[in-house]
Amino acid sequence: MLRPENELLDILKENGIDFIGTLPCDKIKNLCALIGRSFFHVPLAREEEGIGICAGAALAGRRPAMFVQSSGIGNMINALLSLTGFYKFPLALFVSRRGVYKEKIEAQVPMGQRLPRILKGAGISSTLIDSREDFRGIPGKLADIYSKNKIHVFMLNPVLWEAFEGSAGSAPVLNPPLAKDLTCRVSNKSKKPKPGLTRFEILDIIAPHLDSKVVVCNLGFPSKELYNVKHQPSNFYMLGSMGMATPIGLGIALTSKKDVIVIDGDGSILMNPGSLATAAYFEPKNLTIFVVDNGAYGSTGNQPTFASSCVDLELVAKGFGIKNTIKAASRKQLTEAMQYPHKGLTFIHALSVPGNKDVPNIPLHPLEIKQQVQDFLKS
Ligand SMILES: Cc1ncc(C[n+]2csc(CCOP(=O)(O)OP(=O)(O)O)c2C)c(N)n1
Repeated sequence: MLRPENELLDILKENGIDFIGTLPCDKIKNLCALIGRSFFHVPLAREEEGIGICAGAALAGRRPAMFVQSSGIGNMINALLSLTGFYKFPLALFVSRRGVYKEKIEAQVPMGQRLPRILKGAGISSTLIDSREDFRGIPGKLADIYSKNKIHVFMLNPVLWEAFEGSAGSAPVLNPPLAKDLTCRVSNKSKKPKPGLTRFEILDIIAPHLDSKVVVCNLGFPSKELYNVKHQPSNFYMLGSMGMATPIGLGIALTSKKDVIVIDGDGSILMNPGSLATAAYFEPKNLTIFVVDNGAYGSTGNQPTFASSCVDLELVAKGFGIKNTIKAASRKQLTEAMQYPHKGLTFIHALSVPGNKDVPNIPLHPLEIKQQVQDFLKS
């Protein structure tokens, strides 16, 4: 008899899902191990980054899905609402629901039990999948998700997998080993040039190098300033979901041949640094992560971030395994960094002084922003 894991993944395949992000749960470990055989599989460092990566993949025309634990919903709820829901990206979320069936870990209970109410309160539709018979309803929901650009959550009861646990027909499925040598490549040679330019001045200097590239820009003033310095239809302006710029850019880079530049901020990178590891692991040749480090949460009043004291973001990037890293502060250094003959994934650490330019709001509707970038990616 076909294992339920295979049956479920077959349903996804038949319905055109072609991109899956996962953060494993013990209950779905066998299912997670099978995903890489038939799908583009992105193992995640945090569920929230998966929301950004899947949004990027959806921009590039993929049909993304995620497999996570119920606790992971708590790690993604803002991004789910302010990115996926706000821009109307399609997403099928398969959630291993804990805390409701023979649960041995108490800490799983508060989130797992409340999950349906949390989702209802968030305005997200969901379906309980308590038996294999419930699989029959999945194709109809999937069609709805991708035709209407919706989020839908399938709550997978652990009872689904129970019949095959420890039984004769259930040879454990082994997770494929990571294919790369992840030896730390840190070298501590970086000198810290002195910042003197504001973010706006930096954007102005690099603007000619953004031509006809997909630019994913950090929320708040960075996006407003970029719109005023250089608007082009391939600019994806973030209007919320702090910490998601690099994951979105990574998702696009993994699924498109276009060159992608992420303009991120120190506060946002520090909120979701794990996405640098994901980027380093996949090493997309077409991705540049350009971090404007003003040592502050510039858009909310210049409160200092740890990048102003103890953290060197270039070393962080190196530590996560990104090989090509550059520090730049002056006009000359920034121009050289943007002209750097990119051999692959590159991290540019642009040091700036705090300060926002008094620019008007972006007059585009989020769906317009999305459409323009999608059209560019199709061209
Ligand atoms: C989850 C979350 N927490 C806090 C905020 C409020 N917020 C919006 S922009 C921002 C600062 C971002 O700082 P950084 O990435 O360093 O960029 P900068 O504005 O300094 O260029 C903050 C704290 C938010 N939007 N989302």
